[in-house]
Amino acid sequence: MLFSKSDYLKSGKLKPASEKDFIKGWCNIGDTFNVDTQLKTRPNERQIKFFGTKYYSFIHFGINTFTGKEWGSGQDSPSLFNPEKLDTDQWAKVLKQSGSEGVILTAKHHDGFCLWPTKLTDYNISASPYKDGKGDVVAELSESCKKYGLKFGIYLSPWDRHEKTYATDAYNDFYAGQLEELLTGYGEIFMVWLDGARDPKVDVHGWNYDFERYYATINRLQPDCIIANEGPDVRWIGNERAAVRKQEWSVVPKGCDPTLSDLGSRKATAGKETVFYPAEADISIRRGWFWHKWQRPKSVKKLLDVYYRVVGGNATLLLNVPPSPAGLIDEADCAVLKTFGQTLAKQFSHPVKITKIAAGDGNKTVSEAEMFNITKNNDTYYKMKDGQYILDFDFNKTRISRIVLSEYMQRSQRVESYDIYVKKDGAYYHAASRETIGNRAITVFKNPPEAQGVRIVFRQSRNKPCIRYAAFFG
Ligand code: FUL
Repeated sequence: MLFSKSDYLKSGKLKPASEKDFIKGWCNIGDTFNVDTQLKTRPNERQIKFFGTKYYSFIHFGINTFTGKEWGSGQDSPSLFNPEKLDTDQWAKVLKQSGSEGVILTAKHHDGFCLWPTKLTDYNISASPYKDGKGDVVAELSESCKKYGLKFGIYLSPWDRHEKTYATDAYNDFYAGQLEELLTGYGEIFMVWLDGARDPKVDVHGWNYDFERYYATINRLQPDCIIANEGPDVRWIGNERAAVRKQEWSVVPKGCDPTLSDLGSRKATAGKETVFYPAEADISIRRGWFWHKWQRPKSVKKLLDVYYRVVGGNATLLLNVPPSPAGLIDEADCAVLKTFGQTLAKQFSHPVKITKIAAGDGNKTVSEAEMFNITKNNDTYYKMKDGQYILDFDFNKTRISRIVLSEYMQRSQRVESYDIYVKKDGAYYHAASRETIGNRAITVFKNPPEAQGVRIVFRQSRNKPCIRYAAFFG
């Protein structure tokens, strides 16, 4: 999250905080029943394993790459699919350089054309001129991912505009069969991305996708695989612009509309059954999801802004990079992605050494050795004790440009608002006010001055904050 109030302390105009700024800490404002219910809503094993993931890539590639469409009709001839220079190693290499941790391929988009030689329909890559019908892009990309140390995932559109059985019970057999092929033939799949876009036929004729069966198939074949978007493990953030909410909650009402502006506040969840359902933001490096000649990639500056908003705002980032009809990622996109990756690596290359950590209230803070665990990014955490709402971090005088905080989500998501103060020559100066933390909150300051410490004041929380990790970068 990039803060405009970044030049804090600029020209010494800000007044130091006074004692009264530290009198009030978090409280439960009376509705403990609601708070207790929410705190019982906790992540499943798959979600816990996924907490370490920040940013991964989408590849939209298929028949649309050759027709210039975003949504194919399902009638385009397989003979159009002929990427003459296709090189999945080139994709994997540049995505890895950008800092990406995994790749999700559109094995089948809404047009129904399959990028692997499925036995369940002829509308697939075997009917194309690519490698004389012997190609398999799913296999090629999964191999390249292994080679470059990336996780591999699948997008398999439930909406299928080609398949004749669509919108009948036979289609559910067909779709589950396709999942079975993909989840048994291509090694480990870290994510299946179920797109919510659907045909008007669904619901109107009383027919629907048998999602429960799809989930069961995935869970049975690959128990660690995350089922995203129209699945139960990761929710769509609600837009394709990486617009993250100020409060991004991983605990939300069951069956909620993901596009609502308030999903998880006390008001939004009061009296409702809640589920643990963390957010993912999908956005394309270009305007479209598929490649179009006239479109250009976003700038490095824009991508960094997206990264900090999303990854620093309790969500994961799914960045789409569409290869061209040649079967390569455009040079222009490669250049942006490389610089983006290098810049990010540099921005986290100067961790600040903490000399003292203390927790307390405005009058008294105590240092406890166990608190140092929260600088280690592991599976321990510090639970604030009765009356504690302040965390103080001291270090030798240095510039702080990034603060990373993480809650221990196995105890659910708690913090609702907090202030960040910066310590300079013994006094504290207010630097930022933020709302949720969740799995990861990153606060970025431009042109920071030198400081000797940071004070976090938890103003509102659903019971005692449980802080897993805190880190500061110069
Ligand atoms: C949407 C689809 O309709 C788009 O074509 C694209 O695949 C995007 C990621 O999801 O729902």
